[in-house]
Amino acid sequence: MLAMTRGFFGRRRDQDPRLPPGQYDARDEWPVLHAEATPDIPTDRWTFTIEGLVENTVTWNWDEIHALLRSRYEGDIHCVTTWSKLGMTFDGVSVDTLLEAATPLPSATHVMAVSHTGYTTNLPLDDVIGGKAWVVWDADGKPLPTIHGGPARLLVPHLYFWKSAKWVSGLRLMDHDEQGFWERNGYHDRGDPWTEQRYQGD
Ligand SMILES: Nc1nc2c(c(=O)[nH]1)N[C@H]1C(S)=C(S)[C@@H](COP(=O)(O)O)O[C@H]1N2
Ligand SMILES: [Mo]
Repeated sequence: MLAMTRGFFGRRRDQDPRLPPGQYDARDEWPVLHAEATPDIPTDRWTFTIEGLVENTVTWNWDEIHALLRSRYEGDIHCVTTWSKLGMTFDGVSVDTLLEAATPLPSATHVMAVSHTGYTTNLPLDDVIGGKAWVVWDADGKPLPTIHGGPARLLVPHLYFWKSAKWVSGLRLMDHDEQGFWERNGYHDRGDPWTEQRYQGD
């Protein structure tokens, strides 16, 4: 029993430091998780809109968003159901670039990310600015598969993956926090994997 206990703690100490507490490395597997039916959104009907507390409401179509400055995320993603994937590459555009065009009003403190399917998830504005959030359309060098949110999804990799809305259609800037789909169903309002903000009250 003592030997087993040592072994257990030994493994925990040797765990990859990129893995937040309570997470395991899914390696070659990329689980698929979503609440709604998988939509089929052709790129010629895809749009992304920033609205709410902004100086200008701005909508980009597929060609227009591809004409913006490209930005890449190379790193890890963490799902609240305890899998993480290490060393992924996503290509798209930084949310900073999009917000620059819309210009948030000083009163904006939070955003609601919205999907073409109606899925929503809330985030503090601070969590989507400063190079921490993207709208991405390529994963590991290939077009983002439809089941993973293609043609494009939000990517907020420093928070649990439910904040990364698949089939994203836009961001609505707000002067208060408001719960999205999973947050109303018990998930945490912020979702920091390093402090295990999994559920309301964590
Ligand atoms: N539109 C939409 N986006 C969503 C979800 C969803 O139900 N609908 N689920 C979230 C959750 S809980 C997770 S873990 C990730 C899963 O992304 P993946 O299927 O690409 O692994 O998508 C997030 N984005
Ligand atoms: Mo999730």
